[in-house]
Amino acid sequence: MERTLIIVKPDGVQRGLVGPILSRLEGRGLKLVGLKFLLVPRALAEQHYAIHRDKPFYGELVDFITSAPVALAALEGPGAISVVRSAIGSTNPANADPGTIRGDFALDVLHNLIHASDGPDTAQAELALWFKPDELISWPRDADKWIAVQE
Ligand code: D4T
Repeated sequence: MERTLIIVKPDGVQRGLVGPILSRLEGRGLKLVGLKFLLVPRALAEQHYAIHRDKPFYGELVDFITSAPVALAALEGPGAISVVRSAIGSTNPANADPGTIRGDFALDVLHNLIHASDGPDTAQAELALWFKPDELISWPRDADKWIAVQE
C-alpha cells in the first residue's frame, strides 16, 4: 500500500476541474486519506519546488502556484505513486497521451493542471510538507463496515 500527494493547480481550480480530476483518481480505486483547499504561502511553494530552484521556469512556477487557490489530496492504494503519475500523463501536456488527465484537459507545460509525487521519497516528503500527521486518515481494514457506521 502506498500514499501519494496530488495538487490540483490554480488552473485546474479556476476551470472547475477539481471534481473531475478527483473523480478519475477515486474511480480508479484510490482512496482519499487527506483533502485540503488553500492559497499557497510563497515560502511553502518555494520549499515544494526547491529542486527546481536553478531552472529557468522556477520563478514563474512559484508565481503560478501561489496565484490562486489549489486543492490538495493525499491518495492511498496499491502502487498509488506510479498509478497516479501514469493517470496524469507527461509533464508537457502537448506530449501527454489521450486518456490521461493532462492529455485530455491541458496543453501548456506551466498550466499543466496537476502535480503528483514522482517517487516514494518525494511522496513521503511532500505529504509531510503539506499535511500534518493528524490531517491524514487511516482507513480500517474493514472500511466498508466503517462507511456504513458513518452514514
Ligand atoms: P509537477 O512537479 O508539477 O508534478 O510536474 P512534473 O513532476 O510532471 O514535472 P517537473 O517536476 O519536471 O516540473 C515541475 C513543474 O514545472 C513546470 N515546468 C516544467 C515548466 O513550467 N516549464 C518546463 O519547462 C518544465 C520542464 C511544470 C511542472
